[in-house]
Amino acid sequence: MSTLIEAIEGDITTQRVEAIVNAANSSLTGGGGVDGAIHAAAGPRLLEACRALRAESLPDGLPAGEAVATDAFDLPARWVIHTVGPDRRAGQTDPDLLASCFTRSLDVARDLGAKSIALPAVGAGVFGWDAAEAARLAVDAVRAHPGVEEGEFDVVRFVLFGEKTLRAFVDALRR
Ligand code: AR6
Repeated sequence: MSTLIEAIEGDITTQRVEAIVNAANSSLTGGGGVDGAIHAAAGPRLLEACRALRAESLPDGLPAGEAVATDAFDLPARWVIHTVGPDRRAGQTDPDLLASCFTRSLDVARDLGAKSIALPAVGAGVFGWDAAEAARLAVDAVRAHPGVEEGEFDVVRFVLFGEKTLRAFVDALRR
């Protein structure tokens, strides 16, 4: 079986998939945007789990381009995979770091055995990446992932806010 890669407009917190990806920051203690929405929908146990991860294994926070999983608590999903985009406002402009967010998130999903994964437009909000560039990097990284190439995932779904971002991902998928 091959992996379906698709893009839809919607709210990632309502997705009935096994894992959803969060566009977090390195503190893992929540924020605005999709991070705020995921924490609000998952309930306070998500913040507790993130704090525990920080204390146990990430004393300096999660670096940009990396990913780590927690339970998803009150969300329909089973797991939240937290990744941290490079912050263009802080001078982190390396596209490989943004691509790595998608690669490492799928690495974590594969390790968990998740077959269905929803991802937002990591980096394309507060962190300042152009939606079209973020979409190209995201789609290329997902297509090149071994779990996708080998058809280990059933579906990898980009869940986007707004017509412009949806269009950017649909265009990238058509290339
Ligand atoms: N479902 C899907 N997409 C969403 C949702 C949602 N519920 N809410 C927002 N988006 P951003 P970043 C879109 O800013 O650029 C946070 O404060 C949004 O419209 O959430 O990686 C973190 O704590 C945009 O297209 O993530 C960090 O400090 C995309 O998700 C910082 O923002 C990403 O926007 C991370 O910034």
